[in-house]
Amino acid sequence: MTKPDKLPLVVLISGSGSNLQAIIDQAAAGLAVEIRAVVSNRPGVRGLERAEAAGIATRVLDHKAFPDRESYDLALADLLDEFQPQLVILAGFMRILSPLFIQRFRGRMLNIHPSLLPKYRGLHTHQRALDAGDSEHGASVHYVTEELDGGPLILQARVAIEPEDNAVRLAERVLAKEHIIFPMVIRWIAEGRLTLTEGRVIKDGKALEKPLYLTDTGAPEP
Ligand code: NHR
Ligand code: GAR
Repeated sequence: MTKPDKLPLVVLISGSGSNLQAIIDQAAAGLAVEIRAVVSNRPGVRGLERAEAAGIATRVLDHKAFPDRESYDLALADLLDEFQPQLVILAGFMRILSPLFIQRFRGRMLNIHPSLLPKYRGLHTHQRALDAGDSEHGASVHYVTEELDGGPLILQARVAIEPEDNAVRLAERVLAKEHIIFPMVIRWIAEGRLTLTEGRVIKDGKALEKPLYLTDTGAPEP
C-alpha cells in the first residue's frame, strides 16, 4: 500500500503560535500534512520557537523593512513560492494581504478568525462581543479572499459568554475551540473532501449552504 502524499503547507504567524502548535501536534498524530515552513512578520515570537522545536524551517519577513504593503506582499508571495505550498494557513497572522497576494493563492488559503463571522470582522473581537452584551462568541475558519474576514465560511465553534467574563478569559476559551476546528478543516482538505470551487465551498461533494458548526461534526468538545 502506498500512502497518499502529504499536503504541503506553509503557516503564516505573527505571535504565540498556539494554533500552529495544534497543527504540529495533529501532524505528529497522523494528519497527512507536511509543514514546509513557518513564516512570521514579527521577529522573536514564540511561534517561531515552536516551529524550530518541531524541526520546521522558519523565516522572518519583517513588514517594517518594506516601504509599502505591495512590496511586502510581493516579497512574501515569492518567499512562499520557494516552498510550493498547496495550502497557506493564516494562524494569527496580523497583516492584511493585498489583492495581488490573494490572487496568487486563491482557493488555497485559510484563516482562523476569533469571532462568529460575519460578526466582528477585524481586530479586538473579544472586547467588541463583550461590549455588545452578546450571549455567545466563538471562532470561524474561512477561505481567504480580498474581502477582509469576508471569504467563504467553512466551520465555526460557539462559546457561551459568562457574566463575569473579560476579554482575556473569553479569548482563552475561544482559543481552545480554535485548536479543534482549524486542524479539522485542514484534515478535510488533506483528505480531498473540501474545496473552494467557483467561489463555493464544496464538502463531500455538496455545496455548503451555510457554515458548519463544531457541534454538527460529531467531534468531542472540551
Ligand atoms: N487578508 C485578506 N485579504 N483577507 C483576509 O480575510 C485576511 C487577510 C489578512 C489577514 C486575518 C484577519 C483576522 O482574522 C487576515 C484575514 C489583520 C488585521 C489588521 O487590521 C485585520 C484582520 C486580520 C488580520 N491588521 C493591521 C494591518 O494594517 C495590523 C495590525 C497589527 O499589526 O497588529 O494589516 O482577524
Ligand atoms: C487567535 O485567536 C487567532 O484567531 C487570532 O489571533 C490569535 C492567534 O493565536 N487571529 C487574529 O486575530 C487575526 N487577526 P495563536 O498565535 O496562539 O495561534
